[in-house]
Amino acid sequence: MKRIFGLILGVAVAVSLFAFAFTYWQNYQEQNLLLDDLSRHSALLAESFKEAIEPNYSIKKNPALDKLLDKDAGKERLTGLVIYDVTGALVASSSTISKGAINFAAVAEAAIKGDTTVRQVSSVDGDKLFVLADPLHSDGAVTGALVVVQNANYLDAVAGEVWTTNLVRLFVQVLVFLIAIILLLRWLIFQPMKHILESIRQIRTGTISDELTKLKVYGFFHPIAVEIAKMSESLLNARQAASEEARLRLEKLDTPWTAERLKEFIKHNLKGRPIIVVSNREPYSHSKVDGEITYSVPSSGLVTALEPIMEACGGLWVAHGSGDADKEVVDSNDKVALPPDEPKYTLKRIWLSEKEVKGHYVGFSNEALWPLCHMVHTRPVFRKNDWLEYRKVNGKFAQSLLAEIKDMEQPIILVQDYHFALLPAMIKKSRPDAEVGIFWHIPWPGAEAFNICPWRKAIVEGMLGADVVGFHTQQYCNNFLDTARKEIESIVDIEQFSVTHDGHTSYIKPLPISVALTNVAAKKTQQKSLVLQEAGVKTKYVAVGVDRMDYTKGILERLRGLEFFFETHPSYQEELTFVQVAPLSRQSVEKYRQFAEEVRTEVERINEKFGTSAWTPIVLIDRNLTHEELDPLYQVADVCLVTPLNDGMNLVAKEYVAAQDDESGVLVLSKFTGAARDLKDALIINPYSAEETSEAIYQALTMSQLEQRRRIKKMRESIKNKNIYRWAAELIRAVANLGSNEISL
Ligand code: GDG
Repeated sequence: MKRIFGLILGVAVAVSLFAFAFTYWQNYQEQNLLLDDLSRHSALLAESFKEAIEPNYSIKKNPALDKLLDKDAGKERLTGLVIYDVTGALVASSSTISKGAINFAAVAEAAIKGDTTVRQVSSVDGDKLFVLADPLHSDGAVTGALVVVQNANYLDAVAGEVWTTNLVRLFVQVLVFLIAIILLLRWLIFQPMKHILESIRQIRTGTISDELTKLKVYGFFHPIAVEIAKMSESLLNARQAASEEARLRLEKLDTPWTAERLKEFIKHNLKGRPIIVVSNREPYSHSKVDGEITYSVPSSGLVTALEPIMEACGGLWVAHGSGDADKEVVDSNDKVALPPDEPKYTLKRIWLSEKEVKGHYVGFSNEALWPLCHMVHTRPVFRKNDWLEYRKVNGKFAQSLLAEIKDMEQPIILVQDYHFALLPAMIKKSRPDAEVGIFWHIPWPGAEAFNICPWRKAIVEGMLGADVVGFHTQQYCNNFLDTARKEIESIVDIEQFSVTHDGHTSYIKPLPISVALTNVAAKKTQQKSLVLQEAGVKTKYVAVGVDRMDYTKGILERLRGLEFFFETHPSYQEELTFVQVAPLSRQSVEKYRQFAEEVRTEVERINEKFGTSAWTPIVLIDRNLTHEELDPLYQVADVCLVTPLNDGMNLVAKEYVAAQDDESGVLVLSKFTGAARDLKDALIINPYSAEETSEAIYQALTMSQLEQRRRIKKMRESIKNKNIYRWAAELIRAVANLGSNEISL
């Protein structure tokens, strides 16, 4: 664009320069013509006066001569006449020429001396004068000179007029030229280009309309437009075929779920009813780096799971706007279209004050509920103020959500996680027609353990506002049912797995979450990890761990398992590197800061104990990696260690398996994860036992390729069948209470 404007400006400057030169030349010509004219007229005047003077007057002072010179003076342009004698002395002059101003002696002398007519343009008292001196004769001898003085001011006026006319014309011409160029560019280039780009974008994103196949672009873009129209038509056909196939698959139980199938499922079953997801963590957060706004995807299992669903189905996602540049990219309703490069759904950001974040997120969510539900020997801290903020923030989200669904009929609201236990009841109270589900991404402890929470009753009641309460495993469902039975007045139906409280029934469902592996091979093996190259890892074997830096993930226990492994299997020293990716998480919580420090110290200690100049046994990466960096790392890793002390599901385990499209690699998995129920072909261990961890590492490194393939294949099959799209379909089907005659799973 800049270049185009530069070009237009250049052309305008060149046209102006040319017009200036032309005007100068035109003016020069015009002035010469006018001067010639003036000169001729002066010569005629001089001639007629000479005819009267020469035969009748001698050139000396004589009042009659003065009178004669006054005859035509002051008429038209004639300022006056002056007569000098042969010595150059003034003899007579018109009264229109003031005596003081008479200074034409030099011109007169030149005419007398040369016996010829002399012309001159001079300035007197700010007036431009044309002066013509003609010699006077008597008997063939020069007797003096007659000077004719004409006013030549009009020459300047004419010149000014020429410049003004030409400059105005130039300005109008340049303006017309610029407007014409801009309009031409707009009509011939920008608009067709914009149209073509929009078409290509729509073709790419699948939001193409039939109209587009009749792409109306003429001119020199026409051939391109024709090709794009053809391409879009065949893509449209291909999409329709895929969509039809997906629709047919809805009825088959044994074919895997895809984004396309989920879309069809929603289209056929919900018939335009809106889906709204609510979570604390936002899927993209915007921040400023060196003055530029950038975005990142937070390391969060919830985001990993829900993003592909929102991408497939569109809809609204409501979350806390926590990035430092989040406010700069939202519209007046605090909304932003996502993903940033290819928008498919809308995120509404809710702003929370520091006090609210401290009480709701840091305090009650992460210092009370998180340890309470995980039971990994970190004591929950229950503060009354945190609880009050937690309730307030749930209320704030409820208000915003109710405003959003004001004009929606029977919206489906999918509340996510332990940050919003009170939200389902708050929504249902105002909008009983809304169908609400809450999915609890973390474990639910036994009723005895939950009993220590001072606000347990309010939490359970809040959750039971939902029509469906989902957990990853049957065990967590059982625990929740026990808790409900114990804590509140309710009717528990073990057969239906439901709780009826206050006249409302909630169904408690095990819905194990997963990743997006479909039956199509996910991606080509990349066999190269830049992360490993950057870290200088050169050993024969690589083991990897990927976790948020969280004390529930068993990172310290894993490190002790590795230490024990290097001690008991010294032949693997300098042969195996363990890469722990642990992006810092929840650093506003004291326990998490302490934990990160402990992990760093432990890594240093073990590296000092075994490391050599050529080998660092453990590489700790505590920055947030992108999935483009993570995937190759998963692919090249011979072993993946997933050893949480307790984990609702754990998606890293499933991501590792999904990434092994060459069907090699071994997963070591803690038995205290939800994933251990789905991935039975992993090497299942008790993470608290360094011996078991060490033994599993050894078993993994010595496992035959055949055995690795057998296990990975079975686990990939399980993920393929129960992928994230199926999870979403099951959750939506349960929440929307779809009848059996509807197209279902
Ligand atoms: C909760 C429950 C449940 C990790 N490092 C980076 C990164 N990650 C991604 C992983 C994975 C996700 O974060 C972590 O998911 P997990 O499931 O392992 O754990 P939580 O965050 O604790 O999730 C858990 C989950 O919710 C879903 O219900 O499974 O039990 O605790 O996807 O790949 N992502 C990026 N950079 C990293 O450095 N971008």
